Amino acid sequence: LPHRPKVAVTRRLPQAVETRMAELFEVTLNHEDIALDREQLAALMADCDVLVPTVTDEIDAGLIGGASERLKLIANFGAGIDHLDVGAARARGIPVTNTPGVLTDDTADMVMALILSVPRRLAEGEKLVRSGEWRGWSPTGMLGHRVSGKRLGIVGMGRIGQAVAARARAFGMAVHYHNRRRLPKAVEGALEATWWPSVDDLLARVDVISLNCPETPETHHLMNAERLKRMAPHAYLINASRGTLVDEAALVNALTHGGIAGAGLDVFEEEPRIHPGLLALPNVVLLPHMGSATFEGRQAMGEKVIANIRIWADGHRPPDQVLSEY
Ligand code: 8YV
Repeated sequence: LPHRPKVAVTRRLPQAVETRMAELFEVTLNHEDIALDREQLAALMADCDVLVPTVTDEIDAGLIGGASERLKLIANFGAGIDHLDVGAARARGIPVTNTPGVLTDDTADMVMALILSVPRRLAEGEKLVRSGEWRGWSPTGMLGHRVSGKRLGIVGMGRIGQAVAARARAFGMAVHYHNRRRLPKAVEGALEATWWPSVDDLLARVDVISLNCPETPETHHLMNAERLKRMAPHAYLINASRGTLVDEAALVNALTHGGIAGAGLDVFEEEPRIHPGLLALPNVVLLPHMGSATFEGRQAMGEKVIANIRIWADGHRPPDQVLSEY
């Protein structure tokens, strides 16, 4: 194993993280900080021991297969690994690590912010004030729906789902969830969460749905036209996980024709492209994939990447090695 591994980082990271990396490793940076194209990624992967990609890098089997013998570790800067072909990496004996845990609270905070923003019409109110057209308070002005006393349905009860559940309980919501595996009774009890055996069971019963599962072949377009139809017309959809979980064309259709009441989206099918239908709707809040975007979180993510590389370079199993493609 290299004493001072050559580490290729695909995007610019917080300054303190880059500085620490440069102390420990031989670092190659992408100074432009624009997402690299496939050719540029291939060139980078031809000449490094460790690749540090982010969510904007599609590292598929072709790229992994074509990487140099030198590439020995993929240390992802981020929790989600749907953009990496973990199976292809495993076939070549390349471990993949991610950064779980350090962005849980920030992402759950953003989900809660969306849960509050959409029914209470935060974006519309903000727009009204900035437009200069607000004529003052009125008993019937800017009415929205309360979230306390309502039912939240969480799809995917991992770290982030559970952190959302705790927040939602504090806001007086009843928590329902679907997860492939039911949580242990003690955890379920502490969260006061009710399990449903399928997404369909859950959808019909709740006022707000939050998607908190990873993107996998099973969850791709989880929210398709049929599932959206199972939601109540007064219900809201919140997504701060991966945009590909939602069939955006079907969502625009449901939002436009009263199928559901509104949506809060931090992620999109083809980022940074936003479906034009979404842009035209008043009942949606659209954010630029900023769920984990805090100074503290990005620093902690960088520290986790560094820890994984160091422990691997010392000949040990990196702590955040991803063991399967989910
Ligand atoms: C990051 C995320 O923005 O961790 C994830 O899965 O989506 C975000 O926290 C991104 O992953 C950075 O690569």
